[in-house]
Amino acid sequence: MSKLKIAIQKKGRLSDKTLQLLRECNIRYPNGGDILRAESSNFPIEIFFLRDDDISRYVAADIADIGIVGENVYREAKQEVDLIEYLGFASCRLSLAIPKHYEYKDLSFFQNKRIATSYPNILESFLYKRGVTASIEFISGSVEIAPSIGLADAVCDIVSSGSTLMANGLKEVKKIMDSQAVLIANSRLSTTKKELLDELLFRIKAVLKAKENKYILLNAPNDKIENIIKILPGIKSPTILPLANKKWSSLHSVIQEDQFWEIIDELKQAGAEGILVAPIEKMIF
Ligand code: PRT
Ligand code: ZN
Repeated sequence: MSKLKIAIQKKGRLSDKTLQLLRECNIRYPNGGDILRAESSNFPIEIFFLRDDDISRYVAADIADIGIVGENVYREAKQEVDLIEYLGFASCRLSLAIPKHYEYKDLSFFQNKRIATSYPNILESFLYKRGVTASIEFISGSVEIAPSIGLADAVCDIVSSGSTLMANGLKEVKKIMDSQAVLIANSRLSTTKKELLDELLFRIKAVLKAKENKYILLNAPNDKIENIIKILPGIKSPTILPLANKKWSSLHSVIQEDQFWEIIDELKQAGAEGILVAPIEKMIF
């Protein structure tokens, strides 16, 4: 039987969350320390564990059918592969940064400057579109050190909390792109492989949707229920169940995680009591 081959990062910032996502999709695989290849026991999928820099190329070259990488690495690789889904983890941004004592007004700062980066393709096209000519110095790691050792005037690197830049006496001056983990696929998949990808994608979407939402339960006097329903943005309409005390009901609904705190206050003011909020494992529509 045909198997879908997925390339994922062996070890690094993407690997734990990627494996967690596969587990949440109920894909079981043998987890031994140093394996480079594994077959799932309950889904027709084979997992390759690779360096993230190689994943796009392997997917483009038909060695793997699909892969999970940071969008930054996918864009930099410039391979002909399709971006299928944003996965919501490993969020970061690619930014330009300069020594903190320099004054910065706009991108003309970078004209004829030397910029150290591991993302020469993204940087080159960003600067070209904005009419800036700079010398791009490729470095594969520890980019932030480049200005202090005289290798470059500025850097273009991944930023998350910003503390690495700060520790190296740099300040972020311009964001080039936001990034997060993405699912990519070979653009010439066979019908069978496409069907397998669709099944996997269906599960991934159910897991992602569930993460965005919370299940909420609350009790309220019957005469307040109508008002409370107006506050709750439920999937269709909330479920209302009678309680032992005939004047009270229990109301169940789903709310988005980011609406949660705003709504909680409103709900309490509207007469809701015993509010419980629980995580949802999967959401299917
Ligand atoms: O060995 P392999 O080649 O597979 O891994 P890698 O070392 O190239 O990549 P890895 O594991 O470090 O990162 C994988 C992906 O995670 C990246 O391509 C990004 O998409 C994403 N990601 C998310 C990050 C960060 N956050 C991040 N903070 N990648 C790198 N960093 C580094 C950054 O380069 C800088 O040195 O962390 C530092 C900045 O962090 P802050 O928090 O100090 O700003
Ligand atoms: Zn890498």
